[in-house]
Amino acid sequence: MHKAGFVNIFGKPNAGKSTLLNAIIGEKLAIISPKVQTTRHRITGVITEPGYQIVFSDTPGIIDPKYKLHEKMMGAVKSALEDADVALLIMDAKDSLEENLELFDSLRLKVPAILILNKMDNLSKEDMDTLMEKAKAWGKAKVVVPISARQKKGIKELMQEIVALLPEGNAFYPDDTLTDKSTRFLVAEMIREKIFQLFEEEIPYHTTVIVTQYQEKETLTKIAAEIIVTRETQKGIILGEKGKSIRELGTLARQDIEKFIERKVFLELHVKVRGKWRDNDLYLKEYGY
Ligand code: GDP
Ligand code: K
Ligand code: MG
Repeated sequence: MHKAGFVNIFGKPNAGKSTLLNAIIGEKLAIISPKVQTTRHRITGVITEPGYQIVFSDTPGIIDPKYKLHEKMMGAVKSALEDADVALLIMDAKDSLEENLELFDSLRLKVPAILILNKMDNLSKEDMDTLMEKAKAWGKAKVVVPISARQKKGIKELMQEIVALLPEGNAFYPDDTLTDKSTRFLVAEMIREKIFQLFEEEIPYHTTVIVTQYQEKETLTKIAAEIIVTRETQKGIILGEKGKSIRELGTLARQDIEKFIERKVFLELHVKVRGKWRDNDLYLKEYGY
């Protein structure tokens, strides 16, 4: 019997959704940062094994929309809810169990769910046991699984539980598929991740990145990308004194991209000001939201 299905990951910002997706897929698909709302799109990762295929989706954290970009992000959460075969409800084990269960209740899930207690590396065994017991008492998940996505602990056990809940069916994608996202998109995301790493406060939230050129040359891949911000002052900060900051950004991003595509990369970055792009439907469409 062959099994196949869509498995979607839900949870509050910073629960570890993107880290879990990467731990499962084993590639750096979804960008990770300690800041909330790093993930803006649904990111799909595909796993194919003899006997089953699973299409995983990472989603932006569940939030109340404050601007149009947020509305698009919550649209991604809703659409993920509607086409899941199995839902992974993930929470930070240090976060309030009551609050998280309330949130998961509000999703009104109609599909089988697995409750995942992540970051168990932060808890003593005793505290973890107590939490497990309380979590099991919720009763709405088929099973509760403790993991550490960062240390890749409990992933095997989690996979077994997922496969057990997967419906029968044929594979959706060819068996060498890793993701539905283009390399161009993933490259833009890697640059965006570095912006989250290097710049403080509101800068990352006012920024998006698009790859404008992607050319495979003989000895290297030439990539040009635009960093879009909403104000001139932000452009100045990203450039830095005599271009110091953008050079640092470029170096960090290039190293990640080279690791991912396994080729030498020449990366060219430009900064553009597009006032209110986050509230402009045309820009949002152009930037892939
Ligand atoms: P998301 O917003 O739910 O996608 O969360 P991320 O995957 O971006 O992770 C948020 C933060 O939690 C990052 O700093 C991660 O490194 C950290 N994190 C994720 N999983 C674990 C874990 O198992 N243990 C610990 N200690 N930290 C984790
Ligand atoms: K995050
Ligand atoms: Mg994320």
